[in-house]
Parts: sequence; C-alpha cells; structure tokens
Amino acid sequence: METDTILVIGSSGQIGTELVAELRTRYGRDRVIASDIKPATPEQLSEGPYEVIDALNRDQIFEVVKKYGVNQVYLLAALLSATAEKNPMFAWKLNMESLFHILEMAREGHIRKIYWPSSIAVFGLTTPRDNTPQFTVIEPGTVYGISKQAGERWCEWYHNKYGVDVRSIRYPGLIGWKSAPGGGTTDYAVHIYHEALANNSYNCFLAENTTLPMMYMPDAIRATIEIMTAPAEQIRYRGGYNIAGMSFSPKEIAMAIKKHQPDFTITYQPDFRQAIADSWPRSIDDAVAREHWGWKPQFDLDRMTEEMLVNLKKVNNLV
Ligand code: AKB
Repeated sequence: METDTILVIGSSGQIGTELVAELRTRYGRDRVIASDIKPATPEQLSEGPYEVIDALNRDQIFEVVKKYGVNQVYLLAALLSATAEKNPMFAWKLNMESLFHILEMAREGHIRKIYWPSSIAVFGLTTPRDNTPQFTVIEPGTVYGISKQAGERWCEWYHNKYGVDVRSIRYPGLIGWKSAPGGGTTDYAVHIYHEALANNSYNCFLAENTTLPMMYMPDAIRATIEIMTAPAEQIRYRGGYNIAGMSFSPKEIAMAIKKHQPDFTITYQPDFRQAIADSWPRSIDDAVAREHWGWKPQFDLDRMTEEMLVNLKKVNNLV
C-alpha cells in the first residue's frame, strides 16, 4: 500500500492548526508537512516538518510536493467572508488560483487526493434558510461565497473529466479554543468566549437573533478526516457536502455562557457583517453526508460551551 504523505497549505489558520495536530497523531509527525505563507514559530518547528508556501506560487508548492513525496493535499489557504468583501479581487485570485494549482497537479498525476473546504457561504438570499438542503438554489451574495460556489463546480468538473479524487465539505461557522479565527462572519462565536473570561461582557457585531449554523472544532476536524478516509465510492458528490452541528444566535450563546457566568452581559452593535449573516442559512440539512459517508455530529451548544470555558481558562492560567 502506498504510504500517505500529506501537505497542509494554510496550516497556521484556525482549521489548519488543529487539523495538522490531529493528522500527525494518525499518520505520524513526519508524514504531515505543515505550510503557510508565514514563517514557522519555534513551537511549530519543534512539532514537525514546516515549509513556507505562498498558495499562489505553483512552483513553491510543487517543490515541496516533490521534496517530501506528497500524495495528499489539504488546501486551506483562503480569504474568508468578511475580509474578502474588503479585498474582492485578491480574494478571488487567492481562493481560485490556489485551487487550480492543486487540481492541475492532481490531473498531471503528482498527487492523488485533495481536500478543499467549501462553506455555507455558497448559499444566498434566494436559498431556503431553514434546514437548507444539499441540492437547492445557490446564488451567493459575497465574494467568498462566489469563490466557494465556483470552486465546488471546478472540483466536480475535474473529478468528472479527469477522475481527480477531490473531496469537500461546506463548513458552518467553526468554534475552537486552540486557534483563533480570522476574517469570518461567524468569528464572534469564538471571540465571545475569550471576552466572557477576560471581561465578563461582549459587544457583538451581529444582532441578537441572528441564527447561524455552527460547529465545534473537534466535530469539524473529525468530519474532515472522515470524508478524506472514506472509500472513494462513498463520495458520490464531489462539490461540497452540507454538514450540520448546531445552530444558535448571539443571544442563545450568551445564555449558554450565563449558565457558567451568571453576570455575563452582551451588547449588540451590528456592522457590515450583519448583511452577510442575513444572507446565509439558519440551519443545514446534512442528510446526504450522513447517508453517503456516515457523518454524525457529537457536540451541542451546552457541551461546547462547557469545553470552551474550561479549556480557555486552563490555557490562559485562570484556574
Ligand atoms: C466565515 O464566516 O466566513 C466562515 C465560513 C462560514 O465559511 N467561518
């Protein structure tokens, strides 16, 4: 059997940080190459192989693929919804060109499996907002969403035309304590825990009843590895799979925090991210992922809140 050697591009981001650690426990430290546009920190260097890669630089990626004999790539480098609205041309370039580099390398036979994240941002104002089905109207209203929709179509095209083994998930908002989010509309659901512990209050950039699909990071990492390790015949859809974890509003997450910190207060000051959130689903129907590759979430809001607060207290020396 061919040994897997995995390259994670964009490994210092919110998902990459946790994904690299989990992949290394499964495949071994030296079988997982972390890479990001930023140079490694001393801690990252001590954890395993690390290369500086600009996801827009095909030659740089190819050199690392050859150097280590990489056969799987997880391409996580991207500009997310809020940042992309401020820098639309660069977001489109980064999100699309990096994907083409990897799809082409697979078509040419240099790598044999790709993971590329999609997002609930593929949905837009004309999509049914509750229990949004896998197959529905998809008219995204953000640059990020447009890039994810186009990327999904290209993934499917490369699979159908050239047999490229590319797999994808439409992530909801992701919440974890090990790494910081950057540039997303759902980032408030991470910031709120940090602020609850630091100041016992939070000023939210979304309105109180803005319900969005969310997921605790351990579920998201497990979903990512499960879809990548499932037998190819189970992955019958090569665009992004809907996966659901939980859905909540800022008011509801504040209530969950109040169960641990009764004096916690939240205020609301919606900004430009409100319009993005208002164009996204409130909840997701993930029946197709469940049926095809056995997806099942494990965390709800209360369990996640407890874990977030306990772990953030530990890492911030508050216990
Ligand atoms: C964002 O808010 O942009 C991301 C996403 C839902 O893909 N977290």
